[in-house]
Amino acid sequence: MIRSINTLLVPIPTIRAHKLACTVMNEQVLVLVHIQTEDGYEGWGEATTIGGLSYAEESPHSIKTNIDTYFTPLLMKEKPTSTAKAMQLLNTHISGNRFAKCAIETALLDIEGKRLNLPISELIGGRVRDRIEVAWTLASGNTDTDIAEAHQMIEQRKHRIFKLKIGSNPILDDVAHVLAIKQALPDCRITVDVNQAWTELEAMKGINLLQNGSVDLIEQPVSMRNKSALKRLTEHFDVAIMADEVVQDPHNAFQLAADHCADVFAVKINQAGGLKAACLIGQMAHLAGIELYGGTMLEGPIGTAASAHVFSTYPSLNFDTELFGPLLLTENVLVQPLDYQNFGLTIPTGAGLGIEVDSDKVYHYARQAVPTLPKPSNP
Ligand code: MUC
Ligand code: MG
Repeated sequence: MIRSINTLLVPIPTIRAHKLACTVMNEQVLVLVHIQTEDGYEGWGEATTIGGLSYAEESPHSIKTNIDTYFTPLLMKEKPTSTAKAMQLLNTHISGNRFAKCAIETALLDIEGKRLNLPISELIGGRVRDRIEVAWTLASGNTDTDIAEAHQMIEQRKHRIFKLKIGSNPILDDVAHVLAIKQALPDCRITVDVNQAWTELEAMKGINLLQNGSVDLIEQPVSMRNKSALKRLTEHFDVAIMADEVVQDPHNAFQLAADHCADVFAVKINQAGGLKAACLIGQMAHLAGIELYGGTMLEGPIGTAASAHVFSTYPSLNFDTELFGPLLLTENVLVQPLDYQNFGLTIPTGAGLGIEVDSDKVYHYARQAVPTLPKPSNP
């Protein structure tokens, strides 16, 4: 039985400015959920988003308010006896709020895994891989800085797939930036993320130039509202087109898959509304012949570990992942950091998430940000 649910906002500076079409990030506000049970278990989940309200329609503060005001009283009153029943309850009484639902489900699965002594991957279908390759996003805003950063990543054997954030400059400037990087790194997979910034006409022009320059993957070039444009671009170009922001809950992913609106789905556990929902999206995409890519909302290590458990179960993961969120942060909130080596991340094998959260550190940072935060009864 759940004894307490604490939602913590934990702001952490990034290692450098991270420039997207919709915002420039200098810090990431981790949204962490800490659940404790009557019989002494604890679980952690994460509902982090990007750039306040600039990326998605839920902000760190709205997520915390909604969990504290609606999710917690409902769960404390109804006392669901399993993760599945808790999620059924939340999905029946609370519409939307997919990020918050994901964090609650993650924390409950963390507890369930600890209780059963099984990693989450084994509770949600079973892992078929123990490590995943991890791309890095070059987003300093400067071509030479990005090239130097990429060389450093390759030398350190951290990353050899690079994603470039474009869409905030004139198309020809963005294309010149991407092609300069592709030429400097001819052996690396180079992908671009437009974060919805182009019209369909701009996308026709931009993608044509990028395809001619041997760019490997184009992510969410047009608005998530314009699914038919995404489908037309997918049909028109040979280069793979990936859906990201538009891939939301399983219902909407089903329609996108049935209509084959993209060649690849970027799946994000928060956007999906939880780990099991993200597994379902992966299975549907696979059945529909759509390739899979493990996406991130630039979460810290809790959401990243949860995502890694999900992606470990995918039947295929041909476009790999971008689970680099913790590496963009100046602080680690785990006792032992996640294991990034040889261009990839090893999926934790311990019970639940398989990680140990440094709760003193997390509560300390959260208190600095929100001084009135109540103390947990037994962290
Ligand atoms: C996005 O749109 O994919 C993922 C990596 C990154 O740099 O930004 C995020 C969001
Ligand atoms: Mg994206």
